Amino acid sequence: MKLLENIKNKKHSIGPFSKSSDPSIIECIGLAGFDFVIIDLEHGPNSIETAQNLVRAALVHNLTPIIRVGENNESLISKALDIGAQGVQVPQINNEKDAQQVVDAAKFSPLGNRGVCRYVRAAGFSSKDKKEYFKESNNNTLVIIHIEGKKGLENIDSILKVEGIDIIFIGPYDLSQSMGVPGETNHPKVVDAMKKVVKKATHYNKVVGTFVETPADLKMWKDLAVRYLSYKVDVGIFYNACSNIYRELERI
Ligand code: 3PY
Ligand code: MG
Repeated sequence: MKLLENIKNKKHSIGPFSKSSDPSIIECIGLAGFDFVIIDLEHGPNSIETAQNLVRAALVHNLTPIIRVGENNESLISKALDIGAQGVQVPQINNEKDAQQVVDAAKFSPLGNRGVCRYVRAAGFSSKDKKEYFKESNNNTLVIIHIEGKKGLENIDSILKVEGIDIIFIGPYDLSQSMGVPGETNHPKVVDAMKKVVKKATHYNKVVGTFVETPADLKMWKDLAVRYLSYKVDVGIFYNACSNIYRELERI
């Protein structure tokens, strides 16, 4: 699992969000060399059934499939992991209780209280050894939480103390909205708040992630030791490619 290996080796990882419903797009992302893909079930049209095939497509090319669920909900988190996502990403975490709820839903006992079913893809539809499945799943499942609101910022210290969270993901868009400058992800007060989270999370030994849309921003956050770098969205990348090609062809 590429992302987990990189984290263990203190290396950064880069991957886009995906809102496409076609497994071929996920394969292209993997073939291009990205480390992970965030299959988005918060925004965009995809359902859990579609996501299962997108997860399969990612694994064909050693691309780590992460699922962003729609909300902090036990059933959504366990379904995402049951279909074989190697990590779950949960939006709008505002306090310690929210963060603990994510860990409880994502990890089996003794780390949490994830609902148990072996007849799912993650457990090889019951072909995996019972004990091994629980152990392997607890060791290898990445738990990623979004800090993307004023409340999350206020409670950052207690959130960071929750055990079992692997990555703190700062959502610049929702954060900009909650700070009164919607969409201005490069506004100094947003960037300042983000930098404070990076500093605190690094102090608590957590990996930090964020979403960027330009190589320059990726470099800025990478230089600040942000190691889970989510770069753009597949449909946006495709739109840019189409629009550049069309502009070039039109000039002929
Ligand atoms: C945000 O920016 O709010 C996200 O969730 C990721 O783009
Ligand atoms: Mg968000």
